[in-house]
Amino acid sequence: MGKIDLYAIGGSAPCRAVLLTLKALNVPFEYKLVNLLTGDNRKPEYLAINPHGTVPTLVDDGVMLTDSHAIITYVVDKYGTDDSLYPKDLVRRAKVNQALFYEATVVFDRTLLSISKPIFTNNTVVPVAKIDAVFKVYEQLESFLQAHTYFAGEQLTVADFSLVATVTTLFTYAELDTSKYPKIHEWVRRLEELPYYAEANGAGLKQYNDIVKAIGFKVLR
Ligand SMILES: N[C@@H](CCC(=O)N[C@@H](CS)C(=O)NCC(=O)O)C(=O)O
Repeated sequence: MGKIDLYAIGGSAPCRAVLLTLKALNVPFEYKLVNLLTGDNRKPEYLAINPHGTVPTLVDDGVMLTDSHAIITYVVDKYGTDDSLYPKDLVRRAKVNQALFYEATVVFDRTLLSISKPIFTNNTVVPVAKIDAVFKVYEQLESFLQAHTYFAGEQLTVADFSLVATVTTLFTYAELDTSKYPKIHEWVRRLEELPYYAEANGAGLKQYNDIVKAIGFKVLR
């Protein structure tokens, strides 16, 4: 196994998806903190590694990858002792990809980022429509979980890591009513039972919540 460097910060949901995957696979790596709050990601030395200036970035023996979805699928393919987290079977893999693209385009980009980016640039008033969009996502997730234990079927996959990191971050802005969304609640509980969950998602999520609490935000109705 070559040397793996992960450039990340705990508050970032995509970084936590990568942490969950690396911990699940028990792959050793060096954690390199990129503090977005102090602009580490805009420094020339970081832009030389990842010109997008985003986290996470994974460097595996000279191979540089940005985007959590590309990273988590790559590390399972390369380092997994089996393919359970990212099945090789065509249909099962397509179901994982379906959930990953949904996370990337709808859950992360259209909801979490659209709320959090302004807050982190001191525009702390959140239009209620953005919170309503989160509840729409909860409806979709709840409906999917009526028929499935995990987001690609009956088996835990990287799609669950990607989604749990983002969905638990959305709870910061739109509290999950567990009586209305019992399946989401059960699924999060199931993920929380994983021995590496607290370290890989819980710790960074707490950091994120503490920062948002310190900044503060107000929903405009
Ligand atoms: N689709 C990317 C999203 C990466 C991303 O937007 N990361 C944020 C932190 S959560 C970031 O680096 N923001 C800093 C910036 O855009 O300048 C992924 O899944 O990795």
